[in-house]
Amino acid sequence: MELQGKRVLVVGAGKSGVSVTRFLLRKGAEVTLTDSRTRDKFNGELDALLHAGVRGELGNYPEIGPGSFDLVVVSPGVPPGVPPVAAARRAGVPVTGELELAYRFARAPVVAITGTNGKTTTTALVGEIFRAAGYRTLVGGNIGLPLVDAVEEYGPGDVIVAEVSSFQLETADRFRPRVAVITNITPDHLDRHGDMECYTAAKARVFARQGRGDFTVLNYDDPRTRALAQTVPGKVIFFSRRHILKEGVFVRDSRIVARLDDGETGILAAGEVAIPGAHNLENALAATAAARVMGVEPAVIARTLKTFAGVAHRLETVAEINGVKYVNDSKGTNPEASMKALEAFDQPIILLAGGRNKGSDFTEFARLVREKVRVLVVLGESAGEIEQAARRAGCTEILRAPDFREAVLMAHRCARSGDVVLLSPACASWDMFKSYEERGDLFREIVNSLK
Ligand code: UMA
Repeated sequence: MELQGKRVLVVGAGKSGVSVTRFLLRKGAEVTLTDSRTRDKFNGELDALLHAGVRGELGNYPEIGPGSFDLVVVSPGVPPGVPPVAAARRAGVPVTGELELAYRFARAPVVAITGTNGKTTTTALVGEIFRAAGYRTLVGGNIGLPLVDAVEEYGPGDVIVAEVSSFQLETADRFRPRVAVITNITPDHLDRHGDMECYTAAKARVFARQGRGDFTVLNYDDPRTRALAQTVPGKVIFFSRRHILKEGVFVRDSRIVARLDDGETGILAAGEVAIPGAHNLENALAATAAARVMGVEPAVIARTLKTFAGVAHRLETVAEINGVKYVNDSKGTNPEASMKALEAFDQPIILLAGGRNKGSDFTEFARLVREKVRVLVVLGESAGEIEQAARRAGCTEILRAPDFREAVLMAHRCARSGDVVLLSPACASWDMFKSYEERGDLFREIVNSLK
């Protein structure tokens, strides 16, 4: 892809857009950066780029007609219908995203991990396995580090482990990972994708360009993911927590087993996997499959699974105060993710839930809340909706918090020794925060101030 002298419009000046802009500058492109936010909302964050010759169109999008730009790079969080993107498509200007752009410059094989839940943990875990196996490994993508920042520093003997979101995959075109992993597909981001079919189709783009020599790792236990096997052009490797497979990675007699082309190998006892819960066992199986097909030794995989402690904001124990455990699961941004968090505990739970609903239904979630939660503290835009669902399910102990800090303090006041105070909102953070990280960081800070 030749970018020297090309006129490129970058839409969205968040993490992804800023990294793309820097990358394009390094490549000698003429960059215009546009965002619906006005310049004063960036607190000077864009000043260096604007001084380096980037044209800013902040607070209003530029007009786009035929010939006005050679390329448009759209940020993942920007919906495809926004005026500059829709106009570019009408005018025949190519539209791409950061993932595709990075891929065009990648020389290392890519292991791409997507799925509704578990993709961040699986990405971090796969990254650790490759590092332990001695590979120079780039871990990036939706997990936080835009791939364009570092993609060119990795060569054919290295590995790129990328978490990819449905948003990023929407603009993927030639993206062809050596290994594609789909952890599971359940309703999420329906406000953006419209329905499950479109959401699933976006996820399926992770393997659409694969061919001979490539692998697609799919969750056999999840019907929507399993059904995708019929459309996979590469080789399907299933993983399963519940079934013994003819070929794939599965659990037999409580041990993780990989049965692949080169025969059967025992990896380790399922109980030795350090990250807790049934969902994490699935992540471990997916990671094992991805690493095995790339030739990583079973002993290296086993060693990493025994020590990998998980990622921040995902069932992260923040503190124990007077016998109460405080757990940050800010990454629980949809009902399924938060249900997995609830299932991970046997103790009574004080749950903090609510934020921006991304088109989810809370009925199932509310049933589990009724079963596992002693006090529910609701907050944010979806507080009313979650409260209603919980009342319909038969919950009575529900408190409504005026803001995030007060929500944590309310939970703290209700908690008794032996309880777990769990932040797992089942919603995005975007009504109150920039990101789930910011939400989890504030939770940690407030909890630590209670010690
Ligand atoms: N904006 C517009 N017009 C719009 C919408 C947004 O101009 O119509 C602007 C906003 O004002 C803001 C910028 O776009 O300045 C934000 O862009 P973005 O939403 O794409 O966010 P980034 O900061 O660039 O972060 C993105 C990913 N965010 C999303 O996909 C929403 C990050 O994933 C990712 O870590 C980062 O790129 C680096 O690759 C976060 C996420 O929530 C973790 N992902 C979703 C998920 O995991 O479920 C998909």
